[in-house]
Amino acid sequence: MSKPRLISFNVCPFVQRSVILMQEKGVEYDIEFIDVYNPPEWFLEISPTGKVPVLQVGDEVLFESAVISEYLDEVYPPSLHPADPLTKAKNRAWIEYSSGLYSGTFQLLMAKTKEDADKVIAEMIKNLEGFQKAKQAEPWFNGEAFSLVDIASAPFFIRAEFFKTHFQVDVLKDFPVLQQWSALVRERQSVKDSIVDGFEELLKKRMVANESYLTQD
Ligand SMILES: N[C@@H](CCC(=O)N[C@@H](CS)C(=O)NCC(=O)O)C(=O)O
Repeated sequence: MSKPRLISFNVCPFVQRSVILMQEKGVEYDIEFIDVYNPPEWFLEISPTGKVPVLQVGDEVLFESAVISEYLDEVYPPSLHPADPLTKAKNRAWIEYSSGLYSGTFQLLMAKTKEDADKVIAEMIKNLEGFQKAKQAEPWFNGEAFSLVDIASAPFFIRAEFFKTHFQVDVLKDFPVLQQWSALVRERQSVKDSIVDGFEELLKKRMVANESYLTQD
């Protein structure tokens, strides 16, 4: 099997999902970082959407993080999906749901006014109610087995912690179940290994350059 090559952008949560999964499975892979907002020509030629992650497998190109996860999960066993079709389908739905949380984290990074930031925070909190209700098992989303839902959500928990630590914005404040899950996920070695060097400074630099509300004096 040819060694996959992941095209990445240093602070992208969707790429982080692929990295965590490959770390979990001990997959050997190459990684190439680009500035996705100022992409090289070769990337635009291979990427149908202009977005990362892109996974190159031989001459083939995969895009969309959830699809990349499904592919990697299938070709590098054992699967991190539950075997039961109904549980698996529900997991896929929660992975899709978790993808929606990233527009909130991005909008909060980029919000230029208090009004905009407050609106995004309120929306994120509203979205998290359903997630807390769905997290019935312990320690992971499905119980004992660490799964693709835990992986898909990990970059969100990292970003929620970033907002809490640096800007005293705690979107998980009213969600003890999610707080517990977040702490556990963030302690996982594959998750720690997926964070690029200087991650928090890179995020802050983007916020300052954007004159984001949270970094204003
Ligand atoms: N639904 C996509 C979202 C990927 C995505 O939005 N990636 C961002 C970086 S985190 C990107 O490439 N943005 C560049 C652009 O929108 O032009 C996935 O799950 O892979």
